Amino acid sequence: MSEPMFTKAIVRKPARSLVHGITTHPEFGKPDYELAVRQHDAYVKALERCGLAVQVLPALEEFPDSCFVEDVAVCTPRFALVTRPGAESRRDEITGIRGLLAAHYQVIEEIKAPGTLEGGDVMMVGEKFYIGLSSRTNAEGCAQFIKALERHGFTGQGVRMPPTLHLKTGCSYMEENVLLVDAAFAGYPEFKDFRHIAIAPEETYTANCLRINDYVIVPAGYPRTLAAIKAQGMKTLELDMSEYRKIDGGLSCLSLRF
Ligand code: CIR
Repeated sequence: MSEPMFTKAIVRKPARSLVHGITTHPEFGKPDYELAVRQHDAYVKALERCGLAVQVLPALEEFPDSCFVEDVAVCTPRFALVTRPGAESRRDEITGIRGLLAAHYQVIEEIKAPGTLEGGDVMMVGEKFYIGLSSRTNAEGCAQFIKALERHGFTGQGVRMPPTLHLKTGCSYMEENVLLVDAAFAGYPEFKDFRHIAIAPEETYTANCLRINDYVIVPAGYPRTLAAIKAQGMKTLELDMSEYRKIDGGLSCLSLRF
């Protein structure tokens, strides 16, 4: 890619309270904080390798899931949006986010009650945004976001959800019309015009990969997805995500990119 898609990222350091993060997989065990910190450091280095200037926010101990900064905002090329997380325990993570985004954006929109929306449910495909109607993002939040998108010349479309946490837990856009798709999204008519990379059932965690400029970042330890992405001629970087996976966190969740 000649023009970079993204030049900046915002991340938040994991808190020690991360061990109490929300999870649908208690059988994976609790995250190891020290290892999570090392994995986070490697994540920041990978973003820098992709060409991004990374702003690292301090940990917020009172919010176990606050390192998943993707959920509190959406950064589009023309405006930023402060979300209203659907998870009650995460709602106040947005404190201070508007001020933070104001350093980068002139226009900042927001989701208002009773709307809820989490950034993990938002998938940007050029000028079109797909929005997962998940347990975290309700119809009202989706409608408010679509109105904001339309005010700025974009379009948006709600997507009904399987019992998956966020839209991007189950599918991720890799640019070049390539979509990673978990089996749960395979037959979706709204995605029929993409070239699909079908995620193998034993590698469902890799439906969340991250395309940044010339690279695709892939969770380490999943050879089938890695090979399928390489077969597209895309350059890859691998990162160990073991501690974040334990609390349902993927690669995209750990940053805002713009
Ligand atoms: C949560 O349940 O909110 C966190 N444990 C995981 C958030 C993952 N975020 C994302 O997919 N964007």
